[in-house]
Amino acid sequence: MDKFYITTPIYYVNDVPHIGHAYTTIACDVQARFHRLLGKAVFFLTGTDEHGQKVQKSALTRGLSPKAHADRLIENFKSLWTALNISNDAFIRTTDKEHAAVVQTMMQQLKDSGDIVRRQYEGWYCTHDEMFLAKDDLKDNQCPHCHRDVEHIKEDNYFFLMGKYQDRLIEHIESHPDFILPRTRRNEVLGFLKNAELGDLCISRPVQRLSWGIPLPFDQDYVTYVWFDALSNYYSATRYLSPMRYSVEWWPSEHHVIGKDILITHSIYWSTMLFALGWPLPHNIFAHGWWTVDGRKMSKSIGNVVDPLEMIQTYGVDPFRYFLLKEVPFGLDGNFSREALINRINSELANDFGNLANRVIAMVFKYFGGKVPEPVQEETAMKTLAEGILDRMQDALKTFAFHQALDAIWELVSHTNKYIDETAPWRLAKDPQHKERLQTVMYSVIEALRFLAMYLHPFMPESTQKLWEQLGQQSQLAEVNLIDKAKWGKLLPGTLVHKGKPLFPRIDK
Ligand code: ME8
Ligand code: MG
Repeated sequence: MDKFYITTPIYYVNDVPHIGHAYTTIACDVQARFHRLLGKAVFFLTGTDEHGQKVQKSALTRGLSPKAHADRLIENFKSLWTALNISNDAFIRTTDKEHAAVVQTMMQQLKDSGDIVRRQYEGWYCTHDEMFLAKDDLKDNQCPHCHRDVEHIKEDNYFFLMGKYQDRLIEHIESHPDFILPRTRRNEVLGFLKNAELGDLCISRPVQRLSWGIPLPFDQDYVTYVWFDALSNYYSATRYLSPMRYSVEWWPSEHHVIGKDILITHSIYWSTMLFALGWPLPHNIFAHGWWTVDGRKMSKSIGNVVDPLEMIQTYGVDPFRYFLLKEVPFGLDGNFSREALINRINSELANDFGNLANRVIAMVFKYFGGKVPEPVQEETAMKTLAEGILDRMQDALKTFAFHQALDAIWELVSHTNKYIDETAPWRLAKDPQHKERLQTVMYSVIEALRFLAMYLHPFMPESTQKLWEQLGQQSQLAEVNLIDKAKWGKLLPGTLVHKGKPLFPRIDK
């Protein structure tokens, strides 16, 4: 069976979800929904990263166990995904006992093969970032990331010898041009790998310093947490959370979608771990760009963190989804502003698309009593455009070019608007001689709306389902097969259409 496995990062459970998290998750959702419409078996995974010092600390200050604390926090993510209409098939938590068991098996295998070794570490450590730092990393004797004081420590730890796989990774990236996308990010990783020697990766913490992690199977005095634990989720989920797991081998994934902030961990740590385990690498890691807000970095102290729930309440879930994927080519950095959002809602959604739907349905009532008329001719230009968009969407989405997919779909929106202006159904309706022409014109524009509902469904699941029902379709749009249904003429004459509320109300500035 043709399968499609796509993942988001697992977000730190103590983060308050904002548009950055929403962005990655919506992008994966569009891909998952699109591939379901293509008839593929889809596994769309998201979840939370729950171990580590920060969670342990903030649980302690609340008088809770870390697990109880995390149990509360995951609701922030789960409820946001529901509000955003995210169609994930599973939600993984690194505190799931099944996940821990898989991680332990992986670690034992790497210990047995000599890829994990114990040795003494002496150097600096930043408690806030939970990171070991070399002398050269320090800035004014402080952590270069958070600018806090660092501790000097000397302790035994377990290390993953990832340096062994450096050459093999370079070769893999060079022979698989789509492994890391966009191209600029691929070149960055290659540059990094060719210019620096990969060190060994410390994967453990002594229990007395950090207990909130997964115990090492070969040494009870240590736990592993964060990267080794977190990256493994992409594999462990296929062992206990995936749909049809007894008949489909989901690993390796088609796409790991991440922000550019965590590209090194994904492309280097995870790939070398997989080499050492002897398992296949994911087909693609896509690192998208960074959102700023009104030109500034999002931060709690500036107070400009955009709350996706507020966006949904104010502007609607579909306009927000649409905006994030239309505004910036996926891969590049973007800037969020309410003004840009409102402009797109008013001009593209309310005016171009929403009005089109309203106008067409109103005319079907006016001229044909709400019944889809029988066409007399086939409008070949419109048919060719409408059917051809499916291939164009597939091509665009292969490289996550959501804006290009939307541009292709918008050609049909514009074409149909122009067609209505040129054929002027209101004039045809005045003359009984033009009755047949009017039937063809009206059939064609309703049929075009049917294509638009299908193509836009992955981007705007809720509004397109409404439109689908207005077009007299009884099925769930999410269950439609595009390969069958994106054929001109599938709309049955005689179908009763329904009037509804405007799909995208205009927003007053
Ligand atoms: O890094 N713009 O989790 P995290 C765009 N737990 N995307 C953004 C963003 C922004 N301003 N801010 C956040 C972690 N993101 C680890 C991951 S995976 C095995 C472990 C998104 O909660 C983007 O996808 O810090 C980024 O990679 C992710 O949130 C980081 O989430
Ligand atoms: Mg982060």
